[in-house]
Amino acid sequence: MNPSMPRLGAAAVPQHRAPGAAGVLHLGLGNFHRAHQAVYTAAAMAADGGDWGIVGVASRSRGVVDAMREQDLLYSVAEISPSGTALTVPGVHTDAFVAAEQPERVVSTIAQPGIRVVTLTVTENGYSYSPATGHLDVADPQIAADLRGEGPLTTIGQLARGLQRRAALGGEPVTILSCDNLSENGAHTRRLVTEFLQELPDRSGADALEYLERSVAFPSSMVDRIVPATTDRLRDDVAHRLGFWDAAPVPAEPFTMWAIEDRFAAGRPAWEAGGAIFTDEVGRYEQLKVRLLNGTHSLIAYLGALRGAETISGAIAMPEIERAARAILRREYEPSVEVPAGVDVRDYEEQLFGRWANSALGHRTAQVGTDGSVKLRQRIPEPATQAFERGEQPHLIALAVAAYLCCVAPRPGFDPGPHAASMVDPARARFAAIAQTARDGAECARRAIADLHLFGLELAERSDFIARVGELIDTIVHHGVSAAIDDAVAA
Ligand code: CS2
Repeated sequence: MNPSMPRLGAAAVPQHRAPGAAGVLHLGLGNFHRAHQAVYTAAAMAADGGDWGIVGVASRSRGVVDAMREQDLLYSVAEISPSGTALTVPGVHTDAFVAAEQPERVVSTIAQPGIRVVTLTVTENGYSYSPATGHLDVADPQIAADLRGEGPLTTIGQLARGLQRRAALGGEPVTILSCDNLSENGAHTRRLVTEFLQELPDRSGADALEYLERSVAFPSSMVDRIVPATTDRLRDDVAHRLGFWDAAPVPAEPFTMWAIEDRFAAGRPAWEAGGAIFTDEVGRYEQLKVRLLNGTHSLIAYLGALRGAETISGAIAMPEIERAARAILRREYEPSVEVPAGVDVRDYEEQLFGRWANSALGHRTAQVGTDGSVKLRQRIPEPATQAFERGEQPHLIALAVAAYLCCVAPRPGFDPGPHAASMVDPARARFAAIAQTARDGAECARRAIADLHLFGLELAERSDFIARVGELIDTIVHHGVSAAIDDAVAA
């Protein structure tokens, strides 16, 4: 806190109008939500009014919740481009709390009839499903606890328990809207919630299952905006521009996109006022974004971290990394997607390079590289399988996997550097054992992909792909990242 400054709050924003009553419950009160759905909701309410205030729920951490509560639930969004920074204060939240501290309150809020939409940004890691099968991971101790009636602490448990309560209290219709980078995120969420309810003992989920069938919609959506973590430097910069101290500002790039399937059970905010696209082609938008943007992002992050780049812009400025990014896009990602009507894929790609090069944003390779074991599941197996079907080996996808394993499961004696070391990954503990005992890259790749089923069952059986990943690991370890890029691009 900068003591010489007054704190951001309603009095600091004279044009601020308090949001109407809450109509949305949001799970995952992180930076992405605050710079994405919240901004669209502010535009919707400015254009169309409506009781669409948002109750924001953070899963575990208090930081953002405490800061927002001390600031009349306000915070600023700093739109950062090389040509300058623009600040806005969306001001759409009506409350904020921490789910781990008040799990019962999550359930009772989902059950309130005034809540008509539940939105989710809980990351790929927040859906408690087995990467190998795609089904609910009933072996996960947290899911098991939620099934026993504790918590609920998992997102799927919270949704299922909330819908069960809602069904019992009158069964008003509601929409659950996933905003995470998962393919067919609506159907995926629906399946996991259904499986949770089916697992409940003595058919106690039966009424909720019937209600879900009748009155709950799970549209899919594709979200896009690069939103890095907040830094002290950003807080100082925002304070300087705003004249008030904001403990929780959000940095974001100027670009933003939201494509949504228009299937809502009980109305929705007029998000189109903020530029949201309502379309039947969400699946195509999702594939385009999750593969071309996110898949290439992972490649850039892992190669960049190994080359010592702290940021994505620093990484993509290295000519060999740009070459690898262009090659994976053209040869392996582009052929795997069906492009939505009206989108020019080459323009889309050029725009991506401009976004990644935004050096003012400071988006860290360690942030994009975090949680690879769950994120890559969305970005790797499908396009790789499609390449095999065309009779091709996806060398650049293999390079992304090799670079990933070098970052988070480094072979003894190989130092991946500080950016790789700070990547957090739920599979790190399992990888550590592999990295310590595997004889070479081939064994490391085989044990991660075939034994751990890192990318599902299909890739686990592709011994030619696994061998290629192993070769590229050895090339990175013995000859360096640039040699591995040359090898993969030339192949
Ligand atoms: C990134 C995404 O961290 C990551 O894995 O690829 O967070 C990316 O910045 C967003 O999906 C952009 O919309």
